[in-house]
Amino acid sequence: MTYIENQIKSLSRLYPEQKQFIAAVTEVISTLGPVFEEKPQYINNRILERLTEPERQIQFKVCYTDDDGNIKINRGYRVQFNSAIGPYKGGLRFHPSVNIDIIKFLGFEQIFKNALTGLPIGGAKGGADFDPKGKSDREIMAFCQSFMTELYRHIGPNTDVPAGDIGVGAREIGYLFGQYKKIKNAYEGSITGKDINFGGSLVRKESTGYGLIYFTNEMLKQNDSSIKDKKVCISGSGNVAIYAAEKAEMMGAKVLTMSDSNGFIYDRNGIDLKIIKKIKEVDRDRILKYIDFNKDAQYKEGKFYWDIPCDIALPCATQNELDKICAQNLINNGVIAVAEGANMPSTAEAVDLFLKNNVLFGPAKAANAGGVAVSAIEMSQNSIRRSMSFQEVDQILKSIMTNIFNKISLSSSKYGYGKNYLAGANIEGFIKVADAMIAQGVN
Ligand code: NDP
Ligand code: 2IT
Repeated sequence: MTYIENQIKSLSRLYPEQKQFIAAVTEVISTLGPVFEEKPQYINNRILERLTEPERQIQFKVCYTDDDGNIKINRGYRVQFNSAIGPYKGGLRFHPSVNIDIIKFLGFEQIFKNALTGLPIGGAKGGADFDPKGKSDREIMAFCQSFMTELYRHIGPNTDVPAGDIGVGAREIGYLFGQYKKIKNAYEGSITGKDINFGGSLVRKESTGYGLIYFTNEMLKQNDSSIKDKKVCISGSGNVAIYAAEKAEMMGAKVLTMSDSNGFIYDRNGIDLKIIKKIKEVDRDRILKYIDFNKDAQYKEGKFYWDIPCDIALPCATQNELDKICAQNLINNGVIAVAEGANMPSTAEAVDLFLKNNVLFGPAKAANAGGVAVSAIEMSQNSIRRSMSFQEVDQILKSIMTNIFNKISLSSSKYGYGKNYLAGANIEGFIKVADAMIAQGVN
């Protein structure tokens, strides 16, 4: 049995219930064979065993009272996975599906994503099995304050800097930051995604979605195409989906679909983002409402099977949303490129189908790295107490996303993977972190 197979087997024995984490590890390390052949020092230094065990894993109780006076109890998590190249960095997810398996999978992916940005940030993730849907502002505030009352002791600008993810946007970040500041009595960059009035960075809100489009366009450009005039299907209608749609439209594409966990809309004239922003960012309502504003559009209840013909598919909702049936639908309809705005939205079978059918595939850890990259730029602005302009940050974001594509494309061809950019992203991120771990000794 090879070093890689051994490691997958041993993790499956240790954590049999952590299916999503094992899937994420398998996806990364099964592409590293040629790297171990070239650099056996990674085997001698037991890098896989060390990299797949989080440096620290915290679980805590979060209690608050709802508007009817009932006491509610949730579980909070922070997994500080790897700090070889910088302080722990990664988002917080508030969603009822959150458990240690999900947080470990996201934290593990974050290590390599953060390495690909070229910025000094380690990998982490956190969150809670709390459902923000239908809660009042006061309930959200009470939950965030209770969550931070425990989390604050584990984080800080040089230790661990959380940010948003599913269910954690500007409102939640504001409440979390306010509580951190109060308890620590320190006005410091302890969390990113803050409002620009109190230490946030311009472009952070747009960065994951814009970055996804910069990456996708670069991938298309280097394959003799571009995003202009293309038909795009997007899933999700949250932070990532909205700003991916906005930049795609700015660059001349037409966005045909968006979704939420209840259903999806199809607008053959191109989705009107003013309507989406009002429904999602202002009213916090369901996407079904879109057809009240736009009678030409269609709404379909239930899962989106990616069966609307398009050139480019951008899954921007959640993990495993795009399975082999969806992938086959996209391929049958002639999709050219798929780029992941969400974290691991495509199942392993779906990725295999894309690669076998020569669909250009932009893996999450590369394609959605724009969010955390601008978070790191927010951290540096906080450190030097200076704010950069929108254009300045946007320019840096664009060049980071272009560099990421170039780096992973070089690595995939250097290690014999052709246009398998997933392999290139894994290899590129892994080598950087592994070399830093070896240089820092056994600890
Ligand atoms: P939001 O909470 O803003 O939006 C999430 C969207 O996905 C909503 O439309 C939501 O619908 C939908 N969704 C969530 N869970 C499910 C589900 N189980 N089934 C169907 N739809 C679902 O989150 P973000 O836009 O921030 O995050 C989206 C994805 O992007 C996640 O995978 C996240 O990890 C990833 N990501 C986010 C970054 C960021 O900076 N925010 C950076 C990099 C990656 P509903 O409202 O009905 O739940
Ligand atoms: O998955 C991700 O990269 C994020 N949710 C953003 C993390 C961050 O620290 O900005």
